[in-house]
Amino acid sequence: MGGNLSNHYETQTDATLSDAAHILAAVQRGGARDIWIRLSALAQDLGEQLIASGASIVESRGGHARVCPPTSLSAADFWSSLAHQDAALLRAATEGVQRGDARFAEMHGGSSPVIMGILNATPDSFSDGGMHASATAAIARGRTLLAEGATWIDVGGESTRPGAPEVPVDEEVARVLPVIEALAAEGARISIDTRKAQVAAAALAAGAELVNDVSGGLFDPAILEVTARADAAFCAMHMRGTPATMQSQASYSDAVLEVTQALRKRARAAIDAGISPAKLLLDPGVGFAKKLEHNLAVLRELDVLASLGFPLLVGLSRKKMLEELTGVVTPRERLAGSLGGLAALAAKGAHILRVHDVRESREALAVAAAILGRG
Ligand code: HH2
Repeated sequence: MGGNLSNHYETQTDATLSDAAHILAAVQRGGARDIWIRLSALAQDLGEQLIASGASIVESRGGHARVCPPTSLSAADFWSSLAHQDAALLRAATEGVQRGDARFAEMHGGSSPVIMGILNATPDSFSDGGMHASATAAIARGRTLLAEGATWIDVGGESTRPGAPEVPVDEEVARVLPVIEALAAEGARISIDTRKAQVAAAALAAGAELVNDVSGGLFDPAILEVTARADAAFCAMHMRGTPATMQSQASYSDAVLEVTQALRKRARAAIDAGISPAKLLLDPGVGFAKKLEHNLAVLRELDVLASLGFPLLVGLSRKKMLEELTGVVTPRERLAGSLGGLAALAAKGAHILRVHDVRESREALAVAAAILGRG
């Protein structure tokens, strides 16, 4: 493992423990010694074996759940060989973060974080279900979000709240299409929030520019080709299972590494399907197959995800996590918590903030970004 990790992501097809994301995360957290300790623990979990060899850091091999101390180096040489690589790895991680920043700036014509306004054309979304269920109401809401300063409007026709039922394609298309047609015709940048290739195709034909898939292309893999064919942008969010099953899968030995690793694979799949790396966004998926501790871990260490080299979209607005932190039970009353989270996310390097309350979020972000010197 050398210093040129910037190419590592692009070329590696297989996920192994010697993967950049794991090692970068370990370096960012604690340096050389931490690499060995963390990878050893991960290897044991996966029933793998770690081997330290020569100048390379570690390799994983399938097989026994046995951790080998390095045999070819003295302990002192081993630690110093790891320490030497810290600088190169940290440089590579920084380069990854910078690459994500540059891709965001290219896509958005500037470096300031931007707002994505949520437009749920659904009867049952967790905080605003039924409020914009008719096309007329949804279009009017979209115009308000634009006037309040949203850069993107994320139109959704299927709730993905925990336990939500699946909506048939025809129904979902009927909900979103008139809204997208009307708002795109007025010059809005539209994102379609869907897991389904057919819905994405209809939305892209109607003027959407970004496909926001909470399953990251796992639910209906054809969505990746549909997006690629339209040369549209794609946001791969992390989740496990489906909205109906995800909360039973909220178990991680290391949420940061596992989410990063899973999204690295989704990014690889998207690029392999023909989606331009310049048009790819990643999202850690707050509340999707995650408990509070997992949400906090991935947001606290957002730079680990950022080191993969893609801009980050994050949706925290009004979510259950805020109730757990503040005690506010009613989703629509979670504005203060949402804004606190927004400012922290701006500080953590998030690029696109997906929110319900656009005007308040834009104001909070303007202040946070000015203090942080972001744009
Ligand atoms: N969260 C929701 C839906 N889509 N997309 C991305 N990229 N990131 C998110 O965090 C995200 C998302 C859930 O929020 P909401 O749309 O308000 O509710 P519902 O799914 O009930 O419609």
